[in-house]
Amino acid sequence: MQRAARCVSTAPAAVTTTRLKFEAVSILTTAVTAACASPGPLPIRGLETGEVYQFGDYERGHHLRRPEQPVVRVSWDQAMAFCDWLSNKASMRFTLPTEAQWEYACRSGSAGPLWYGTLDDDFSRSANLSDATHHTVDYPHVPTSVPPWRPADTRFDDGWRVSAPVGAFRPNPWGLFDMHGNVAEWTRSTYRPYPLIAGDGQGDRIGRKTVRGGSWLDRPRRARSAFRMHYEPSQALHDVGFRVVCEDATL
Ligand SMILES: [Ca+2]
Ligand SMILES: [Ca+2]
Repeated sequence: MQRAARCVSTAPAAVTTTRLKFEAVSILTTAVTAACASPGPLPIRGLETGEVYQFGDYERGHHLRRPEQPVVRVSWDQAMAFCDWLSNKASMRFTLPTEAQWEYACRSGSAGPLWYGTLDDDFSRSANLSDATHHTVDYPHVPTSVPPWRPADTRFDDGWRVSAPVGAFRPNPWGLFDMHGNVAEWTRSTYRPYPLIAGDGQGDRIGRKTVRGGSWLDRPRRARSAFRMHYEPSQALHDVGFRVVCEDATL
């Protein structure tokens, strides 16, 4: 595999980059399956309807597992197993970013709610969020009325109802793509109330794990640099994927 195209230095790890993410995603569908003898192969469920979210193999809908899309429905356990597999493959140490590393990389020096601005700024070129397109329906057998329970910021239109190809939107100032939105991302950290304590990124399997960044399903408020979600490490979710960091000191 090729090395990361861009790195962001943090102590003690180097936060990797989009190039590395591209490569990781492109091999995930086969590589994770091969790497994860337990808990088993990834589920083959790539379709999602435009109206009601249904996840059966036989429903028509929107693909979530095209090669260019970020991988989803991968549990924290599977993501960590992939990191172990990748570390062995590349002879370098790969893992998930800690929650603190993720936020540092997302902010890329910014102090506001989102690296590109405020909750009221047009995100249509900067992030794939729940937008005007997400509020539309093209499924022929359902009414075209907008379901009121679907949260969306319809002031802006980013053009994507579900996940977009990785790198389709502007990168942040440090060259990292999709930190806000597209798919939310596992971190290595166990979810704990603030303030964070030393060892939050130990990677142990105890407790719920923090997920950051929001997804195509979220409005800007839930995609903020500081917004925290958390799930059980065994959960595989249709809008949560991951990116990896490399802790190799020679990068
Ligand atoms: Ca969108
Ligand atoms: Ca993301």
